[in-house]
Amino acid sequence: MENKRFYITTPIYYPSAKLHIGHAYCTVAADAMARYKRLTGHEVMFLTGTDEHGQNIETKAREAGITPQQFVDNIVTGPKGVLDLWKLMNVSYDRFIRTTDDYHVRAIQRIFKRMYDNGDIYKGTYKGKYCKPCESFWTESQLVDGKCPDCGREVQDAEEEAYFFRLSKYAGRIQDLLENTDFLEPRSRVNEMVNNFIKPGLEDLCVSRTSFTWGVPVDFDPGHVVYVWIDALFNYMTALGFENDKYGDLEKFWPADVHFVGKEIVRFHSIIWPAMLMSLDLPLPKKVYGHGWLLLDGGKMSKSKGNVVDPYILAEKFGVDALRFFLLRTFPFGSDGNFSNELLIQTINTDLANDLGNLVSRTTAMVGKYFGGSLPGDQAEDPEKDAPLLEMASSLRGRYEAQMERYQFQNALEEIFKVVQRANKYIDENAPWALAKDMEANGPRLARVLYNLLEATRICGVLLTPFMPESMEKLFGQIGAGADLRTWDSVAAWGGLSETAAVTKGENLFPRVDAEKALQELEEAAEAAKRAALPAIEVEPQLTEPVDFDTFCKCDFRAVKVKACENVKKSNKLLRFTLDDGTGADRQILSGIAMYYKPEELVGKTLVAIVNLPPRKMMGLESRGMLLSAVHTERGEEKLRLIMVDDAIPAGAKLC
Ligand code: ME8
Repeated sequence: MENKRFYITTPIYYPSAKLHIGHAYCTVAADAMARYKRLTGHEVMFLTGTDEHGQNIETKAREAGITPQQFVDNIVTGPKGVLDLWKLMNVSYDRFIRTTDDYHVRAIQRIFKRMYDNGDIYKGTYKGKYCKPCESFWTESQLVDGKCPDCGREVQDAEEEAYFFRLSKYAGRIQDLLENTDFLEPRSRVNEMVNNFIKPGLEDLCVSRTSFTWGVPVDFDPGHVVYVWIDALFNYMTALGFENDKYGDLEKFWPADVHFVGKEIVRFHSIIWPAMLMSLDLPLPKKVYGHGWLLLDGGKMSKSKGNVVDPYILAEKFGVDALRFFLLRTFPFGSDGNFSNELLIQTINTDLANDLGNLVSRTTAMVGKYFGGSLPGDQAEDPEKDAPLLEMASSLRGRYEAQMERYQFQNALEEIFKVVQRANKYIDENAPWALAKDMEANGPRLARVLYNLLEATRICGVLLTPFMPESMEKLFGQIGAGADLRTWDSVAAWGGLSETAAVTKGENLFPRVDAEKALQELEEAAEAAKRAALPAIEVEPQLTEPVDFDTFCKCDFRAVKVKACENVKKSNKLLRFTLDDGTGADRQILSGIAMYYKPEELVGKTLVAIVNLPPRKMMGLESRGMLLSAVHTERGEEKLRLIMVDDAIPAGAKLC
């Protein structure tokens, strides 16, 4: 009997910063896959979660002045955190694991002990290189130009007593797995793994650390914490109940059908992960699929580079479904793709607004206009004219399935859109508006044309559901497709929709985007988000070097009244003040504060000046003294306010 279960995982994310659209890419792909498998009648387990241990998190928490647990809680469960993001993106995960969950921590301790007991983990001294941001150990030979081969950053020398995993022991079996099975896809990644990591010689892997504490403690050797990748990789099994009582789904769902992972972590999933499973004599996952990166301006989006795209801004502007669709329609899953707002808008306008949106709105409008919303049973086929659309739509499921089974989302969507485009062409070929001119003669033919359009739309709609669940729900409402017409079986062949189908003209599912306006708004939103991420208020650190009292007393501070104030010609910075300083003679001071004040708002104010500074010339004018002001930075922008004092203080009063 066919196994109708499907277990799919995403990587578990580091909650060291807010997630971005690059993270959403993999999770949305896994969600589309999970929904597709549910559609095809599988019992699905879709797992995602967060990878919360490690030195990086410990350091960031310390910098933020909170505990590591508080730090990860904020990013996972806090506003706009990981859970919120998956809710926003309509990610239908069945289980969410946090590696700080008690059951997982205890399970990792048992797993570590099992490998220690079977001799695959042993104690030694670690000498090598460590990339702190990646939390990865490297041997000298793996470095690229002396730097971390993953991120290109500097690595540090590291030496400490540590536990090792006998990775070397499994090199042959892993090479065989990679080269002679389809465990790892796309195939291009196999060569990379074999040539870069296995052929140069797999060395044993350091699997414990003593230089920080935020990790799973090795319970039989205090001071050691389990290497974060061991802790992380086993999430795929502990979340099913491996070495714990929290869940009991291991038999049902292990081995996983597929792990979706980004290409930089393929090494961990296709070498270290199967080796550890071999050590414990456990079944291996059926597949690891290494997808490409979303790039921005040619480079990987990453928080540390500050070039991330915020999914909240995009979802709010264009709708979650349009964003989900864009991610999987535009980029081949196995390769890198260059993200741009222009491309996003172009995809929405071309595929969703023009092709699909128009098909739906034209068809439902015509059923309304010509038949009052429901088609008559008296319909006239024209096999010659109908065949191309009917054949294409009725065989779509098979072509779509073939692509989905290979995780080729882009191609699966391409198949659907070929039918959408064919349906639009069918409208033009049959010119319903011309048929409608003589309803008596052409009514039955017109009804059939519209029926065919509704049925083609329905078939496409069902197959689009994994990608755009909410919009397809609305679409089904508009074309009158009930629950039984939204199923996988219902699109196996043509003709599921009742001939006397009734439509309800609803909202425009995919409005056209005004590209120029949207691009400008996105730019402004990105700027605002960047500013909002900056500290609210920053002030200069206080000076620590003491100043002796006599020196301080040499400064003569006086209250002064503004008699006149004007902009200095040809300067956009300087204001020229004419001040009453109590001496009877006017005092002129120039101050570079024109961007903060209009001259007229300062007239009559009582300010503070230091009056015994040597005179200075600016723009040909003499300035005698300096006005005191307070400066700070607000969201990255410098702010300045003049010191204004009680107007009851007479001009010339000495401040001390
Ligand atoms: O690697 N485009 O976590 P992570 C596409 N905790 N994918 C991207 C991306 C981008 N611009 N940026 C990040 C980890 N990703 C580990 C996983 S699994 C046992 C442990 C993807 O939060 C990245 O490729 O750094 C990876 O697959 C995932 O986001 C999580 O990255």
